[in-house]
Amino acid sequence: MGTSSLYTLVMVLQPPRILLGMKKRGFGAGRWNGFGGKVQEGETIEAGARRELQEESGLTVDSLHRVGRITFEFVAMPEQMEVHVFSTDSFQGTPVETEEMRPQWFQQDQIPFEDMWPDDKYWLPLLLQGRKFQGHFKFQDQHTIVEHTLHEVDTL
Ligand code: 6U4
Repeated sequence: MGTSSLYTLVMVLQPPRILLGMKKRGFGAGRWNGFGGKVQEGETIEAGARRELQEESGLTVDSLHRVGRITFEFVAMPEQMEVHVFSTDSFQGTPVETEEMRPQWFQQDQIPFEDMWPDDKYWLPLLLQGRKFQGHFKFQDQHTIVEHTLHEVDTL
């Protein structure tokens, strides 16, 4: 077993829309993504989620719901990413473009899956249906999933 690092990913919903951010730099650049990043030492996972959402979109949230936990592995790398996925529909502010992200609202039936991480098409529909899930995705490279598991859970 390798080590894993903790990350957050927040999906902002305002039915029938979802807010995605075009990642402008770093890991996943060029793709539409939720908002999030690495959990820092000394902060809880939820605090990390709030901080990254604020830093990357300018939004502050009242309540975040824990909806998923996904581990990502790249065949050539020893370290896994353990991503804690949250959703929220109670936020304050207007999304602003930041150095890292360009936010844009999408209709939930017009999500640009072809310009997102390839795993998103598996789990994002579950999230939009209000389901909770756990999964694991093994990538060959940033475009290719070689193995995955995904199941709904009652509690995370
Ligand atoms: P810096 O640049 O140091 O602020 P850091 O805080 O390390 O960045 P970042 O933005 O690189 O974090 O974090 C990666 C983000 O991408 C997290 O929100 C998790 C998300 N993510 C990683 N793999 C993903 C995948 N396969 N599918 C997905 N989101 C993924 O939808």
